[in-house]
Amino acid sequence: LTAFVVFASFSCKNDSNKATNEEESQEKPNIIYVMADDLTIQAISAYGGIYKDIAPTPNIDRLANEGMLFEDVLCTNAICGPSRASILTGDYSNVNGYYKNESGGKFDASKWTFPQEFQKNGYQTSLFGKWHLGSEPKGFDVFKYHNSAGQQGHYWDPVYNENGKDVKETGYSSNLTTNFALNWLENQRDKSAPFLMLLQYKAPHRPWEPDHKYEKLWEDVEMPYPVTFNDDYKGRELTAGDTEMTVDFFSRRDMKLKSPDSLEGKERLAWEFYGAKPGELVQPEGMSYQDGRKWRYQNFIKDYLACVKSVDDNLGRVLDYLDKNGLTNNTMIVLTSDQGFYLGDHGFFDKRFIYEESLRMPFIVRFPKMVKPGSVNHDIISNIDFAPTFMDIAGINTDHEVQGKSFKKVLQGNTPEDWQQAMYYHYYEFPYWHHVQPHYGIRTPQYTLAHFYYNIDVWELYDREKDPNELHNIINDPQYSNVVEHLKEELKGLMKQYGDDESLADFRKITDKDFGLIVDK
Ligand code: SGN
Ligand code: CA
Repeated sequence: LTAFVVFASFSCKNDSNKATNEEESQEKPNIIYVMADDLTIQAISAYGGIYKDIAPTPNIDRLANEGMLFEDVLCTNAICGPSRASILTGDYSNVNGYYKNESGGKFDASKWTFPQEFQKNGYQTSLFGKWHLGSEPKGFDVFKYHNSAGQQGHYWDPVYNENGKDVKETGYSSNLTTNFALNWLENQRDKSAPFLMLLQYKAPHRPWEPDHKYEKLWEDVEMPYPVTFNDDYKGRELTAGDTEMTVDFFSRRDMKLKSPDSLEGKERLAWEFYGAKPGELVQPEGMSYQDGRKWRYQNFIKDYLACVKSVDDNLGRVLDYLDKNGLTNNTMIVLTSDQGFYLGDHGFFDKRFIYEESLRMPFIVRFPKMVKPGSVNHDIISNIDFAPTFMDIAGINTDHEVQGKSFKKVLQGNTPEDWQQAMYYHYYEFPYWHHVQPHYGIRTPQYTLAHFYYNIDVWELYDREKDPNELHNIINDPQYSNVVEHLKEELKGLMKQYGDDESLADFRKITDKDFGLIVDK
């Protein structure tokens, strides 16, 4: 009963008071949350960019045309598990406790998460695809998540954990995950109740294995190179300049080289995974270093974009299903990623940095009842704001407080005057994978200020109005001394606000575990 009372206070103006409880409950909005893994803005044609005409994403673009595209949705800790934990809890890593992927342990399943709240409030709830939080999902009537390779999942013939039991499926993961989701929508849920569905693709995460039909899609095309492909990391030698995520670190597996039959087990894995170390570049014999860089990038970007194409196709299947079943109007559908990704930008792949390409998350919302078609938003929003927003949209009240804020008003095209003008960032995982120095910082509409710590002590400042590609670290430019002072003050304030301070130093410690490579067969 509570759910109906709560609903009444959030109902739209044309809802009739005379409606029966059943009708009212049917009008509670459905939510489909689609999150692809490592999908980035540069790969989505609705956002523009260099691949727009060669590798368009028509279904994602359709969502943008019919909904709102967000330019400044930012990730508070740009890596998979931690971002997912922040999305589910509405809290920063230092509060929800899940701050690193590999060695941060499991997500504490006793924490509050928004799906549990939806389930308690009369929603049918489900999860399909990538979970990657170690502990068993809570708050879902039905779940089926990737449960191989340390929950990263496999592209082909993946093992899923279906409601507590492992099942090996046959086929391509993006298609399979969508099949399960559509089957639940059509055959398994109680259609008289509203639903919340989390549809979380493994693609386009490493090792970027396309569906066979897309393997040779761009064989004869030379993909364009991002403008920062040849970044020389001047003024950023110890940070951006000291990683293991440049295109020189692509492995033999990334380049789809077949291992010799004579190699087995660990030896074979080592050959495939760790082929690329400095001085051990994976490239055809006799090729120059510069041509080798391009060759590696071409192989990677084609596979990556082909994986995105399957995500886009499958999103199209979901949109079709909604259309055919009269669910389009009353369903809020969100398309996002767990963070951004470098597609050769700054010479990188992977994510982790506070720099724009990994910090910004693609985020598009279609909800015809509330959101103006074809609108674009530039407000600063972060992944801790998702949970309170979904709760707000569904009209669910709770006593539990989260750090994020609902941006329902933003969706309505009516951003509050006191909306946040800065976001706080903190990345912890080091040195594996990819050797990105731990750092925290602040990101405003104009500036990015970051402090890289642990075994270095480096500050960086970027004026993104003048330097949108963040190539010039101006931390020591006297013209900016006031800006630095002001931003440092603001940063301090945000750390205090979010409870992230020196008392958590232990939490930020790098332990022996962080130096071990974890390979799951
Ligand atoms: C794996 C990848 C890394 C990637 C992490 C985290 N290596 O370890 O390249 O950064 O996942 O990704 S792989 O050789 O096993 O593919 S995340 O999306 O889960 O955060
Ligand atoms: Ca990810």
